[in-house]
Amino acid sequence: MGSKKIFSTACPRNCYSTCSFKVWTEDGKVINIDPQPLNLATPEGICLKGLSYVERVNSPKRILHPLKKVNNDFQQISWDEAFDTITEKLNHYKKNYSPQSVLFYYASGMSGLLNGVSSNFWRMFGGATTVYGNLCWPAGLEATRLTLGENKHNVPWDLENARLIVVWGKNPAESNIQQMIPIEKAQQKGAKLVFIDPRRTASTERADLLVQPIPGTDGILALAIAKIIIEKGLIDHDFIEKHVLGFDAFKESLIKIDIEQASKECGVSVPFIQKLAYDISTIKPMTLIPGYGMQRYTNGGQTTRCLLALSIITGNIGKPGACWHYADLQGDIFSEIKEPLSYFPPEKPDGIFRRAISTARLGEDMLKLTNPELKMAWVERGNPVTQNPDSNKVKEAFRKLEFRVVVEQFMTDTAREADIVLPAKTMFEQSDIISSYWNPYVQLRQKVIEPRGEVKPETEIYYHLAKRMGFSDAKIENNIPYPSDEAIENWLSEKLKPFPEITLEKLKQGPVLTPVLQEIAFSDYKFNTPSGKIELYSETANKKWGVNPLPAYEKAIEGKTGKEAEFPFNLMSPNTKNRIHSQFGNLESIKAVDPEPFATINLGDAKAKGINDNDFIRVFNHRGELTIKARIDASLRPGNIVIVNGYWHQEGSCPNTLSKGRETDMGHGSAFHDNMVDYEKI
Ligand SMILES: Nc1nc2c(c(=O)[nH]1)N[C@H]1C(S)=C(S)[C@@H](COP(=O)(O)OP(=O)(O)OC[C@H]3O[C@@H](n4cnc5c(=O)[nH]c(N)nc54)[C@H](O)[C@@H]3O)O[C@H]1N2
Ligand SMILES: Nc1nc2c(c(=O)[nH]1)N[C@H]1C(S)=C(S)[C@@H](COP(=O)(O)OP(=O)(O)OC[C@H]3O[C@@H](n4cnc5c(=O)[nH]c(N)nc54)[C@H](O)[C@@H]3O)O[C@H]1N2
Ligand SMILES: [Mo]
Repeated sequence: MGSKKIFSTACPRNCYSTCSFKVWTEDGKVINIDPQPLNLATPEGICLKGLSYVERVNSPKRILHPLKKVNNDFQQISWDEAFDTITEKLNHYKKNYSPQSVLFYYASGMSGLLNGVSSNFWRMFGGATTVYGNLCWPAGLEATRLTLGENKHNVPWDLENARLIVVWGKNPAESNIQQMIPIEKAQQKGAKLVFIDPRRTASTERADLLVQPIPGTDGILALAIAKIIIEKGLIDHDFIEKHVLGFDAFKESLIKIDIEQASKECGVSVPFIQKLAYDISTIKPMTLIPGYGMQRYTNGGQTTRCLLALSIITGNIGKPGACWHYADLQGDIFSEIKEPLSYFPPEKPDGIFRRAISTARLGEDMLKLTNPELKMAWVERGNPVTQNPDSNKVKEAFRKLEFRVVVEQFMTDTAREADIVLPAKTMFEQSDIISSYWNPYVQLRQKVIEPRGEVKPETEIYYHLAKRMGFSDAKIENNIPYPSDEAIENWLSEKLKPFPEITLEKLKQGPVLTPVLQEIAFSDYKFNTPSGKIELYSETANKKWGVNPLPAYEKAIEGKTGKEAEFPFNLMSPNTKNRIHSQFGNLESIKAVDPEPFATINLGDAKAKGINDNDFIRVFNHRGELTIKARIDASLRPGNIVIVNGYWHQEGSCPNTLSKGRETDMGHGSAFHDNMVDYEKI
């Protein structure tokens, strides 16, 4: 019998919760996962995905060796052969077409500071083509930054002090399960809970009120609410006077809003709009929790600013229980996301040319590139064939390349497109420091086992590649940590030096609160905007993104009332409980509870089309089609269909077959839900 060991670590998935865990190992294997109560935001309740890590890391389906494609099948090769082939290709493309003929694509598969080493390699290579923008949340981030100056919110446990909680386009019971803990505590203390979502979800089951707008129209709903609040004089005069720029102009802009018309546009009846206005202006303190769902439209940034206006005019910012709860980047002490440079086409800050294309339009932009054309792609920590919009275009673009390398744990849809697949580490196989966008901790994702098989972390892959490429030893030493545990720890310790409160030793014991923590965000009423005030009126918004400087409603381009609405049903593709995007669905422990893909359709819509529960339907638009089982739900707003994102093409039902590569109005996000389709029984 080997001896059991327990380590403290943290989940590095792109998920609000970023739970702290205790991991048990025995004989160099992960055998059990437990909660880590030291994290006040995630003291209990690890999700099924977290528990399934035991299976994930030990899975027989994992890629454990380098592979090369031969006649559409994959064969194991040695690392030597893999490095030789890749080095030869890199040199060839660099010499004949320039470094920008190589695409370096990464996404959100694994968080950690060491990810920066990958960019170091590509900089040493002489640059590359990269992507700007992000699939996830930038429209809302940018809207918040323009208005409040930065992205932060009260600590998660402060939520229990709210008397009114409005959750708008978020489904925390699935996407942030630990948030349900303070929500429940607040409810026990008498708080009212309101949800605004076209769907009835696991979260809305707990609600006192559920309002179901037409997707993409939340902006007009919020403006109608604001108009009523202002007309009734239920605003916080003192707060507005002291801290807000542009209130008069905002008030003026609402004159043209007709409540009846607004009601028709958003599909919410006038009495409900009045009820929301009454609750939002009279029950204090209010925390408004905007999710990332409703900002994934072409009007997503402006929609977010319309919602934020409600928190501002009622003075619900900077107090216990009063908060705009979008994203908290206070734990992100190492990155530039607060000033989101990475979301813009890079402007040669170091003199090395990185050409950048849009993440949202990945397929289209890859195909369009000339001078040089793309010849090769390197993909790590992402699954673009499944997760980026317009899969058919993305696939076409990858197939047009001459050579593709994908670093992956499993044979995903993207890995299948590769010429060489390199085996990727899991969270247990290399230490790294991570933060969260919801809980305010800095955490160590701790190495607890040796990598399985021949797996190498990216830092090690790049180290060896850099050697073979003939980069100088000094250059390599400055840019890539030597492949040993000790060198990695030294590298991380170096990063921690500016923060004496946090040491690697401390992080090994458990999560550490961020040293810059403001428990009640903006309680000092300092706003990092050009005027130093909350900017309801933002000239920067207008200059940078060409939008109205005031929060204003623009129709979503393809959404139900939009000008490109050629098909009758709005397809929403939100996140789901038992997957993190395209991860986890391939595990037996997940399949046991979530065995097959399905589309949710409304009962009345189904009847009109003669569709019964469990019938197969064909869902289509002019971008693509898929076949999937229908589940009928009387509570879904009519005119909508839901297919959660994350299903693999290998499963036959990836919703991005149908979505268009379109950017949001600000932040270069992806407007996934701005997506009209039709469906029929087959
Ligand atoms: N279990 C699980 N947790 C996750 C993730 C995961 O994949 N699985 N992913 C993580 C990541 S990266 C993200 S970005 C977050 C996202 O998590 P959330 O912020 O919860 O976002 P979504 O799940 O995309 O959408 C939330 C809700 O928005 C609703 N919605 C869609 N369109 C509209 C609209 O126009 N108006 C309104 N009012 N509501 C609308 C959807 O019906 C859905 O219920 O979750 C994180 N947590
Ligand atoms: N239709 C639709 N599509 C969506 C969304 C939507 O709402 N609707 N949501 C979007 C959002 S919010 C997000 S955040 C994106 C997420 O899209 P991606 O960022 O592409 O994330 P994942 O699907 O989680 O895929 C990450 C991959 O990284 C791999 N991986 C994990 N750890 C490592 C590692 O250490 N090294 C390497 N090399 N690989 C690793 C995993 O095995 C997995 O295959 O999806 C977006 N796609
Ligand atoms: Mo995301």
